[in-house]
Amino acid sequence: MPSTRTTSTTTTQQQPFLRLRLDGSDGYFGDWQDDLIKNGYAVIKGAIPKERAAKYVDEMHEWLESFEMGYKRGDPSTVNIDSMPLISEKGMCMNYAVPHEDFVWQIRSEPGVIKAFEQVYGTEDLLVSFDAVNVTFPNRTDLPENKPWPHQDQDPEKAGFRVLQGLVNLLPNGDNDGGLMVCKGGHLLSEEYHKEMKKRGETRIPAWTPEWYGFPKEGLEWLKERGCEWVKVNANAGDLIVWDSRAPHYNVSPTGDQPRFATYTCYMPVADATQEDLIKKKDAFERRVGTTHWPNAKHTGWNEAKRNGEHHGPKRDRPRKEPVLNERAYKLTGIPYIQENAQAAA
Ligand SMILES: O=C(O)CCC(=O)C(=O)O
Ligand SMILES: [Fe+2]
Repeated sequence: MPSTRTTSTTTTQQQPFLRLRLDGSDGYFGDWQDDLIKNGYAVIKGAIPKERAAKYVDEMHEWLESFEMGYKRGDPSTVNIDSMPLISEKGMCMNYAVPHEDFVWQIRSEPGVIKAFEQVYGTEDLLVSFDAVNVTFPNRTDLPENKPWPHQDQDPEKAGFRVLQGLVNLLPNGDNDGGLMVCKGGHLLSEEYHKEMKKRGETRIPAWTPEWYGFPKEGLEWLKERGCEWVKVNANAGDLIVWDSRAPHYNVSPTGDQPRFATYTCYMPVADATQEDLIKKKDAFERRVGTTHWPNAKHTGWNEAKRNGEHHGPKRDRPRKEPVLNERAYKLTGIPYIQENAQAAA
């Protein structure tokens, strides 16, 4: 259980700044927010100190080793599917209660990370996603190829800026080290794009949730014709990368000699979630399951990691190290914002 609790109820704090609209009308800030406004993504340099990024890298290795399946840091012969917990070819792992490992909670509690989202949303009353970690080793031949999967993590029927996604980059990440690919400026064309594709009667790529849309070839061509280019976002250890959920994006795997380690950290205003969402989120917290990128817990995950119908590796439905949350982090679970009557009715 978290070490600190707070009993306060929702109070929307008066902030000297407003929520960004990300529609081209936000004005000028003189910092990374200008990049976000214009390009749909931004890098916040040094959001966490380098030493702490290095500590989290250590903890990621420790976590991988803790399954005792064979993985040993620094030994490439142990980088294979049988020696590690189940991690997709895209580098993602959301099972084994990893979204609630103490080090993962520490990353999402980093003041420099939270601050960026407070600036964008203009409020301190935020929820954080119980999100996946990314562990991608270079040149894996034991996994399917990580083919481009351009998508947006937002329902195309719901226009406008809704959620800012984020990832904390833990290892230096250059051109050959894998990472996030974003279609620059695509967020500003989102509404027009979806109207046009609907008009054309597009065939939708199957999605497991309405809050996901895969860009078909025709759509990618449409974006290209409008001058949108795809860029690989490079970052240093400790940098935070943020992007508008409407921005077309995917990730690529490393082809150099070092892995990609990152954790996904998405935040949204408490005011955008219902009491029902918060109750669902509390349940996800208590069961130590993930929520995907959406901090309002629209979808919750599971801790079983199935490979060919069988559980892969030791079962874990609690984190190896239970999270110890400070007061700020505990608020980000949304639990203190649950009103008594809503809890009683649930
Ligand atoms: O791994 C990445 O850089 C992006 C993955 C992704 O699509 C996401 O987090 O929404
Ligand atoms: Fe995504």
